[in-house]
Amino acid sequence: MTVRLYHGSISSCSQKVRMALAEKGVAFTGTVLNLRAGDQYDPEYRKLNPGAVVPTLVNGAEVIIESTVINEYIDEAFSGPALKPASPAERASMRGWTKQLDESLHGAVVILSFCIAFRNDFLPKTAEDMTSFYARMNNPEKEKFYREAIAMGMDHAGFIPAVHRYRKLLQDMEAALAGRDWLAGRSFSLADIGIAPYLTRLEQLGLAGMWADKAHVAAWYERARQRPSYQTAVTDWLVAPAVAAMQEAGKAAWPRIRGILKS
Ligand SMILES: N[C@@H](CCC(=O)N[C@@H](CS)C(=O)NCC(=O)O)C(=O)O
Repeated sequence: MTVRLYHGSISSCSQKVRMALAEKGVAFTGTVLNLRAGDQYDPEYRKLNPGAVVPTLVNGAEVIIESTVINEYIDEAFSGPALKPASPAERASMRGWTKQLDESLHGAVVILSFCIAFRNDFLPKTAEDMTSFYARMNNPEKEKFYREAIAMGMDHAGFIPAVHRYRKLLQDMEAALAGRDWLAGRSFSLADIGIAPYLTRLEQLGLAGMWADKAHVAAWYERARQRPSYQTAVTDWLVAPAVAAMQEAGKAAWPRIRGILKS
């Protein structure tokens, strides 16, 4: 049966799913969507993923969306090492981390990435280009966010709360990782796979200083990065100019973020 993944090269949710596939040793055929060009708004793609986002996993006749759900599916549908801890308590802990991603961390990373860096890709576009982009997007709430983030950058109302959300995550991680190697307990799990790409994005934005005083987080991130699946799923897909643009934009953001962290 062919496994097909619709994904984005540097998208955090795609990195997360590619990492789960790599850990399980599942080969897949990929369709890479150019998110900045709006490939995700294609009506044919929306039939698979009505929210017009990546990733989407298609396994034979089964279409699975939502990266957290996809990763649980991957763990259950394919053989290979278990990515969910064996004990109910550790499994609950794992879901505590992945739930946070869906409820608030993903939103926070979108705000930080967009307000610091991604808006720069849209600033040179003409009003006509943006009108046709928003027409294809066909999502008033998302359009409002794009308009505000492009216009306001780091002055966007959601920026400071997004930094505070990450500060809380890093504090929680530091506490959880004191005395254990992985977020949900003794074994590497979907919690680590889920969170690692979200630190990668901060790093790409030049914000690794956010965990400079957190030795357990730093050691955990290094352990996660050393896994062959991180190389296959994250490093091998990096697009050098996009990362360079994030790093350049992040230089201006770091002093501001450092100030917010102290507030
Ligand atoms: N909750 C969804 C979020 C998916 C999502 O927002 N994906 C981003 C990339 S990480 C995307 O497709 N962005 C393009 C857009 O919003 O237009 C999931 O976990 O799969």
